[in-house]
Amino acid sequence: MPNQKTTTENINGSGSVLSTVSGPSTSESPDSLGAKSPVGDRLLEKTVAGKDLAAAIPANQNKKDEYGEASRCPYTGATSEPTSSAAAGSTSSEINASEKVGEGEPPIGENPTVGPLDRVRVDASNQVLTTNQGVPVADNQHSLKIGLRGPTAMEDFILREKLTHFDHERIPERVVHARGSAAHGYFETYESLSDITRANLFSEAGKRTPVFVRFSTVAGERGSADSVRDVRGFAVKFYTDEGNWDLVGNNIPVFFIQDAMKFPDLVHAVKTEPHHGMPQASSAHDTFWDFVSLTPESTHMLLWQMSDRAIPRSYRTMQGFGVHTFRLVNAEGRSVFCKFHWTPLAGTHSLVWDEAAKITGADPDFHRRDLWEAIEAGEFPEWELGLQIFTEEQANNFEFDILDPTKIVPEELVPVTRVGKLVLNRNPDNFFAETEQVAFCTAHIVPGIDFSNDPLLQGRIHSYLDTQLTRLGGPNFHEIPINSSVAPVFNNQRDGMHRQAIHRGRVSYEPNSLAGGCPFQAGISGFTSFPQPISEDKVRGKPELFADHYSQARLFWQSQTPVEKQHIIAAFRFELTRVQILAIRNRVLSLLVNVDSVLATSVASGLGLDLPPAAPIASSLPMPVYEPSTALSLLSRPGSTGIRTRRVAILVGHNVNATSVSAIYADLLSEGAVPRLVGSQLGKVSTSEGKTLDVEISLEAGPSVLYDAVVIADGKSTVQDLWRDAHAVDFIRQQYRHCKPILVVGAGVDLFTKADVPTTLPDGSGDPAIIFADVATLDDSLTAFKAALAGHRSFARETDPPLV
Ligand code: HDE
Repeated sequence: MPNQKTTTENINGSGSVLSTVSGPSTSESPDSLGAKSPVGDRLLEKTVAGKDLAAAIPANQNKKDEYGEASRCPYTGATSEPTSSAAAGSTSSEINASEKVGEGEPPIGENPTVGPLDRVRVDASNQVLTTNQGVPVADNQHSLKIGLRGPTAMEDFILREKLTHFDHERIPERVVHARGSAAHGYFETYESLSDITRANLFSEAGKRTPVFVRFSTVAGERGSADSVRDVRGFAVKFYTDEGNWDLVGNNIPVFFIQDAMKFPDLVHAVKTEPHHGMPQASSAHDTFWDFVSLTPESTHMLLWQMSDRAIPRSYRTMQGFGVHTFRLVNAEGRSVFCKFHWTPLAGTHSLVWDEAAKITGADPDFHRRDLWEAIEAGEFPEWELGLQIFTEEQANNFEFDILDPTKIVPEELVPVTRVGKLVLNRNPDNFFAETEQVAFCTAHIVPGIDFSNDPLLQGRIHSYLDTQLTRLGGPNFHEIPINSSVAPVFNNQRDGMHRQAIHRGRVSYEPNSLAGGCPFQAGISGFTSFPQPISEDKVRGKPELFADHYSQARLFWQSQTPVEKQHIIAAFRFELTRVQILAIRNRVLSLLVNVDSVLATSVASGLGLDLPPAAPIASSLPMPVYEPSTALSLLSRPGSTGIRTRRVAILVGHNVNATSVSAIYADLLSEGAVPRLVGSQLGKVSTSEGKTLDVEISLEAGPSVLYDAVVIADGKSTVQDLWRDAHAVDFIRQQYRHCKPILVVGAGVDLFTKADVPTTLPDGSGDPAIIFADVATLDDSLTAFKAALAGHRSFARETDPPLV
C-alpha cells in the first residue's frame, strides 16, 4: 500500500535525509520525510539525533593536553549523550525485527561477546541432528551414492561439510607448554590492598574475581605424559571488573635465561632433537645439556629442575610463582615492587623419580586425571596468594638485581604476605573450547599492576600476543568465549578473521563527534603506565649483578634436606647418563663445582668421572653469602588437608576378611581419602563371612604407582590367591620402594612377607610407615596408618640404589 502524503509538516531537506551524500548547511531539520513509514521515521530520528550529537562537540578541546607537561596526566575524552539510541545505529531498518536479527535495537552500551560463558554453552538434549547451517540431517550413516554400489555424488554437501570440518579440527599446539589441564574458579581477597595497588580485584575484603587456571608441562607435545621431569606452568587468568589480568607463572620461581633473546635457543635445545624427533618431553638429552652447560646463568634453575619440584605429585600440591618482579601502583601513583607466590593448602608434595617414570606408562594423564577427579569430587584445590613487597630503595640495596629472573628474593629478606585465596571449583565443559583455546598473555595487565624492566618479561610481553595469531588464527582471539573479559569491551578495532562482534554505526575512529565522541578515552581512571624516569644509552647487554650465577644456586642447595639433596644428585646423574657427549657431562660438572663440592663430587662419581676444574666465574664482584632458607625445601610445607584425596589401594583376594576391609574402607572414605579394592581381576571375591566383595580395579590396570598407600587385607586365601599374581608382589615392593605407607592386616602378613621388603629402616630402627594390624586393634593401627598417609612418604626408608 502506498504511503500517505502529508502537507502540514516541514519537509525541507527531507531529500537529503533520504540521501547518503551532502545536505543543506542549516541546523534545521525536516519534521517529516513526507511519505510516512516506520523505517523512514526512524531514519529521520536518527538523522536529527546524529546531527545534535555531533554538534555537541564543537571542537577537540583536549588537544592542548596532549603536549608537554600536561600530557603526563591523561585527560578524559569529550563525550556527548545521544538524544536517541538511533543516533549511533548503522541502519534505520534495524527496527525490522526477526528471530535472527533480534528485536531491532540492541541494548545500548552492551557488548554480548563478553560476559558469562552461559551465552555460548550448547546442549543438544532432545534435539535433532543438523548441519552447520541448521538443516536437519535425515541420514547420518550413508554418503549419497548413485546406486547402492555406485560412486558418491559431488552434491553430497552433508558429507562434504562433515569431512571438511573434521579435516580442520586441529589447531597448532602451543610452541611450549603444549600439554596442559585447566579449571575454573575464583580468587578471593582477604583484605583491601588499596594502599599499595588500585587493582580492582584487591579493592575490598571478600571480593571474588572469576579465574581460569591452566597448568602445563613445558617441553612435551600436546599428547605427552604428565609425570615427566619438567617445569610446570601455572597460568591464571583473572576476569576482573577492569579487564583481564593474566599472571602467567611457573611452579619454579626462577628461569634458565636472563634475556628474551635466548628463549628460542633454550626451547630449541630442550625440545626433541630436530633430526630424529627424540626424546619426547624430556630434558635428558645432549642438546639441552649442551646449551645449559654453556649458559651458566641456568645453574640456579637447573638445581630446581633436578629437584622433586619438577615431578609434582599433583598440580594441587605445587607452588606457583610469577617469577619476574612486577610493580604495584596505587591510586596516588605510588609504586612498589612485587613478587607473586601461590602456596597450595594441600602442601607441596612430589613424586619420586622411579615412580614418575613408571606413571608415564601406567597413566600418562596422571595430573590431568587427578585435577579433574578432585574437582568432580568437590575436593576443590586451593592456593593462597602471597606477595613479597619491596621498594625501589630496598631493591637498590639487595646483593642481586631484582630484574634478574634467575634470582629469587629470599623470604628471609622480604617476607611473603598472604593476601587472598584461589579456589578451583569447576571443571571445563569442553577441553578444546576452553583449555586449548585459552590464550594467556603477559601483556594482559590491569590498572594497578605494571611491568618491571626484567628483560625476559619485556620480551614475553610481545611473544604471547604474537603466538596467538598463529595458534588461534588471527587478531580476534580475544572474542573466543574463554578469552573474552567479563568487563565491557569497546574500541575502534575492526574486522579480521572470525570477527564475532557486529558493531553498530559508522564510526570506528577517535576523536569523533558522529558517535558523541564514543567510545571515549578513560583518562586517569584508565590504565596508566608507571612513569619510571629513564636516562640511559641504548645498548645490548646485561647489568653487572646478573653475572653472579652461583650464589643462589648454592642457597637453594644448602636449603634442601638430606633426602632432597640426594634426589637432586640422582636426577643430575640420570640426565647426564643419558647424555652421550663426554664434554657436555664435564661442562655441567664444572658448573656444579661452583655450587657445592659434595654435589659436584657425588654427581661426578655417579657418572664415573673425575671432577673437572670449576667453570670460569663471570662476575668480578664479591659473591653474596646467603643463610639457608627452609622455605626453599618442599618438605617444609606438609599442607593442611591431611589425607584428603590420597588414593589408597586395598589388596583383596578370595576369602578376605570383609569386616575389617569394610571398616578400613569406610573410615578412609569418611576422611576424604579415596580407597579402592584392588584384586587380580575384576569380579567378586569371596569373604570369610560368606559374602562377596566386588573388586574395583585389577592390579594390571591399577598398578602400585597410582596409589599413595596400600592396605594388605586380612584373609588366608587372599594371600594364596594374590601371591601367584606377580603384580601383587611388585605392587608391595614398589609401594615400599616409593616410600609409601603400608598397612598389613592380620593374615595379610603372609603376602607382605612374599614381597620380601625390610621392616626396619637403614639405621636399624623400625619403619614407622609399615604398620601391622591385628583385627582386634584395628583402630589404633588405622590411626597410625593415616598419620603416615598424611605425612605422604617415609623417606627414611630410602637408599640409593634402592634395596628393593
Ligand atoms: Fe612462556 N610462552 N615464554 N614463560 N609460558 C608461552 O605462549 C615465552 C616464560 C609460560 O597455559 C607461549 O600461548 C617467551 C617464563 C606459561 O597457555 C609463548 C619467554 C615463564 C605458558 C611463550 C617465556 C613462562 C607459557 C606458548 C621468554 C614463567 C603456558 C603458547 C622471554 C614465568 C600458558 C602461548 C598456557 C606459554 C613465550 C618465558 C610461563 C610462545 C618468549 C619466564 C605458564 O608465547
